[in-house]
Parts: sequence; structure tokens; C-alpha cells
Amino acid sequence: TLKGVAFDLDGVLTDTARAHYRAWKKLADSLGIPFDEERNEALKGVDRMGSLALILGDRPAYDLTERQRLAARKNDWYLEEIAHFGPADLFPGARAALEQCRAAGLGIALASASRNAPLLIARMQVADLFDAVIDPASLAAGKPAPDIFLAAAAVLGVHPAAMLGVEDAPAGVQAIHAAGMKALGVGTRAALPDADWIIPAIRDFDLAAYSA
Ligand code: B16
Ligand code: MG
Repeated sequence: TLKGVAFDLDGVLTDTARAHYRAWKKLADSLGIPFDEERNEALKGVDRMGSLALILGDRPAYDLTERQRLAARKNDWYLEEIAHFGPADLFPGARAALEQCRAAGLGIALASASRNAPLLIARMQVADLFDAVIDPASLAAGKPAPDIFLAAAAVLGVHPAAMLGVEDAPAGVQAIHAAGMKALGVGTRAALPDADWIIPAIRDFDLAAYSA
């Protein structure tokens, strides 16, 4: 039986995926590097420096210092994008999904690769609904490695086999499965072919369906 749930943030509980895309697009444009929404798909769930590496590809002109500068510039633009965020920026049904899990007595963790996640859940006033927020800076490897979901299970004190992971990104679904958990995909079957269940959006979250 299900004892815990680990939620991704960006693209699952709120539409920061758009904000990330706009900030990366600004950076890519400023460098004259081609970037569009199709290429952006591969960045979802991938951490900041990993995302930058995907954008820069094998261009040798950017050493570590320069890459850190570029990542910081992108984050400044991203912080501008989310400066106005509040409870209204939660996807419809996001708070209700968390409340369903609480009412069922499940442990709830936030498993976001974003270093801005604590700021976002505070601004959207759902921080109190989480038992644990995993700090991605504390992990050896980002998604698709299982580390963040294993950390979620460990801090909740729940065996991974009794956990559900909720993700919008292929790298995230891979990470959930690598951790030995069942994966609920938020999006389309075409985008997330390996998810154990698919819902189009978090408003369709129905805990009873994933408890089998
Ligand atoms: P930051 P998630 C991920 O969050 C995003 O999907 C990804 O696009 C972003 O690059 C990453 O967080 C790092 O975010 O730059 O704020 O640390 O989907 O795992 O909640
Ligand atoms: Mg995501």
C-alpha cells in the first residue's frame, strides 16, 4: 500500500516550466545559439548547470567560470519571471492534490531539481503541506539519477516500493523508476511513454487510482 508521495514542482504543481523556458531562451538568444520549445523539452527536470550544458552543446568557448556566470544570468532572469508568483500561480487542483495525500495520511515530499523550489512553495503558500523538501544541492546526481527520489523516501521513512512519484518530465519518470517507485506522469502519453499512469494535469489527480 501507498505510504508516501514525492511531487515534482515545475510543470506539475505550477507552470514555472514557461518561466524557465523564457529565461533560457533569453540567454540562448544573447549568445546567438539556436533554441526553441522543442529543444527545451530535454531541459525539463534537468538541473541548472546540466541544462546550460545541453544548450551550449560542445561549444568549447565557455569554461567553467564563464558557464557559472551564464547560469547566474539565467537565474536572475528566472527570478524576475517568478517575482510576482503567489497562490494564484498554482495549477488548478494542485493544493487539492496535496490535501488528498494529507487526508490519506501519506508522507509528502517535494522532489524538485530547482534550487528556487523553497522560495516558490513559500510564495504559493503550500510550504506547510510538505513533510520534507529535498535540497537538490545535497545530491550527487540529478534526474534521471534516482538520488532525489531516494532521498525523499529516506527522509519520509518510507520504503521506495510504497512511494508514488509525480512528474512531468521524461528524466523525472526515469528517476522515479530508477528509485524503485511507481510513476504518475502529468502530461501526454506521447511525452511520457514509460509512466505507470498518466493524467493530463494535476487537477485530475485521484489518489485512489494509484493505490493498487
Ligand atoms: P533552478 P523540477 C527543474 O525543476 C526544472 O524542470 C528545470 O527546467 C530546471 O532547470 C531545474 O529545476 C533547476 O532549476 O535553476 O531553479 O535550480 O521540474 O525538478 O521541479
Ligand atoms: Mg518538472
